[in-house]
Amino acid sequence: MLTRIDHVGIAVASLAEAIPRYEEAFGLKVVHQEDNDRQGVREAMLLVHSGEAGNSYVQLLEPLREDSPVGKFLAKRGPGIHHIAYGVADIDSALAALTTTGFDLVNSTPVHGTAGSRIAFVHPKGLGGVLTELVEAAEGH
Ligand code: CMX
Ligand code: CO
Repeated sequence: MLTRIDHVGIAVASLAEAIPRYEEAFGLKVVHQEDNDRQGVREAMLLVHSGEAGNSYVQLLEPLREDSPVGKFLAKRGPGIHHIAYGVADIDSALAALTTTGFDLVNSTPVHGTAGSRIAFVHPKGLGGVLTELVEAAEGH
């Protein structure tokens, strides 16, 4: 079902501070930035690897609001790894399979993700405390 690690989502207080640190540490480059109002985040995607199965990124996430998932996470736990995201070829069938096997989905149908992708989150409680995102990339990404 999973085709790659699409990204690791990292909660930060300030993109302006975090981006240069990641660029400096690993020579990564920001290839995409956007605000996702529904998710309550301003995000920067830093490309780690391009492969046959698609791209892998570090996703730096700054909250747009205190009462958003990343805003609450930062207030409770401070900066750190917020979620892991796996690539899937067909997110609708991936979600159907997870529902059949009894996983608790945050999104039972896909919502809008980075760069026109379709995404859905699976609740951390069934996955060892790890918030997990599935990503079906848009054509050409
Ligand atoms: N990873 C692991 N556990 C997490 C978590 C995270 N990122 N965020 C919250 N939790 C845990 C909390 O520790 C808490 O556990 P306990 O009950 O054991 O204390 C529990 O979940 C509830 O925490 P909460 O602060 O009350 O959070 P909510 O229940 O309001 O929300 C969740 C939790 C997962 C449903 C919410 O964060 C969510 O909907 N996430 C999906 C959307 C998202 O994260 N968007 C931002 C990223 C966008 C992107 O990647 O594009
Ligand atoms: Co993400």
